[in-house]
Amino acid sequence: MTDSDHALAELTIQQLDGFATEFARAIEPLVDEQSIRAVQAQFLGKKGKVGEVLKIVGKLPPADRAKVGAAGNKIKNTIEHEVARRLGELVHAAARADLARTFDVTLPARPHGGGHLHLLTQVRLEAVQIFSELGFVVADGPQIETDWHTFEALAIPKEHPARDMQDTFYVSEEIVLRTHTSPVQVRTMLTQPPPIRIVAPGHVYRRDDDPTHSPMFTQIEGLAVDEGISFADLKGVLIHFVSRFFQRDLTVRLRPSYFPFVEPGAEVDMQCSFCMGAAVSPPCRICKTTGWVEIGGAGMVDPDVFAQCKVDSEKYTGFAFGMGLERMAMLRHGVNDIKFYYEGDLRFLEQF
Ligand code: 2U9
Repeated sequence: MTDSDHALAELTIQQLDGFATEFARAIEPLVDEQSIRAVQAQFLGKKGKVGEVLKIVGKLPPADRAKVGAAGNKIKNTIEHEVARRLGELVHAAARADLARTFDVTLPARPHGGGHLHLLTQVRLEAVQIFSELGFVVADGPQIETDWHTFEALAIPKEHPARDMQDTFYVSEEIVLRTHTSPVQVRTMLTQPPPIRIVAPGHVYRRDDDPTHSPMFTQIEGLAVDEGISFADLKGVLIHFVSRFFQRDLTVRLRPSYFPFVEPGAEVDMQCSFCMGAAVSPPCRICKTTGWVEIGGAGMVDPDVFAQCKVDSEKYTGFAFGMGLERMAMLRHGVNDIKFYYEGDLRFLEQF
C-alpha cells in the first residue's frame, strides 16, 4: 500500500465532509418540496455527487474502504435527516396557514356547558335533605350482604317467596347482592341504641328487567325507633316528604298490605301529581285515571325483627318505609323508561 493510496482516501473523506456544508447552503433558502427534493437528488441521486465520489471506494486498499464508507454513510444520513426535517416543517407551516385561514383564533371560545349531577343523584340528595329536616341522618352499608342481614333478620325465612332465585342475585349460599337497603337498618339497630332516625339511600339488585324495572336500582328506606313512635308519625313523615318533593300539597293514603318485616304494613299512594285525580281526556297515563300512584311501602317494625336486632319491643316501637328513587324521579319528570337513567345519553341527562 502506497502513501498516495492513503492520500486518496483522506481526500475522499474531506470531499464527503465538504458536501455537508455545501448541501446545507443549497437547501437553506428553499421553501418548497420540489426544490428540496431536487437538491437532495443532486447529492444522493443516481448520478449525485456523493455516489460519484464513492465510486472510488472499490479502488482503495481494503483498510481504507471502511473509513471512506463510514464517511459516505454519515453524509447520506445527514442529508436524509435534514430533508425529512425541512419537509416536516413545510407540512406544519402549511397546516398553520390553513388554520389561520379557516379560524380566527382571537375569537372568544364558544361557551361550554358545565357538567351537572345525574338526575338520580339530584333526587337522592333532595330526598336526603327533606328527611334531614325531620331529624333523619344518612346510614350506609355493604351492597354485597350476608343472607342473614338481608333476609333472616327481617323475618324472611329461607322458603319465603321474596328470596326466590327469580328475585335475588346469590353470590354464594350465604352471600347475596342486597335486594333492599333494609340490612343497613338491621346493622344500625345492632350497633346503636334507640332513639334511631335514619335514612338509607343506595343501590339494590333484583333479577328484574323491563321498562319499569332494572336489575340495579336505587332505594331510599327510612327507620325511626323510639318510645311511643306511632303509625301517625309515619304518615306525618310521608306527607311531609311528598309535599316537599313534589312542591305541592298532595294527599297521601296508606293501603293495608303485607311485608314480612312490618306489622301493620301498608302500600303508600299519593295523589297523582299529573292529573290531580281529574277525569282528563285522554286518560292520565301515570295513574290510569285512578287519581292515585303508588310510591312505596311502609309499616310498623315487626317485633320479631326487633328481637333479631336486639331492640326491646316492650319498650320501643318504630316505623319503616321504602321507596324507589327511579320511580320518584319518573313521577316528578314523566320519565317513562327506567333505562334512560343508566344509558348515559346526554340528550336525556341534560334535561335535568
Ligand atoms: C327494617 C324494618 C323494616 C322497610 C319497608 C317497604 C315496606 C317497601 C318497597 C318500596 C318500593 C321496595 O323499592 S321498592 O320496590 N319497600 O314496600 N320497605 S316497609 O321496612 C323495614 C326495613 C328495615 C329493619
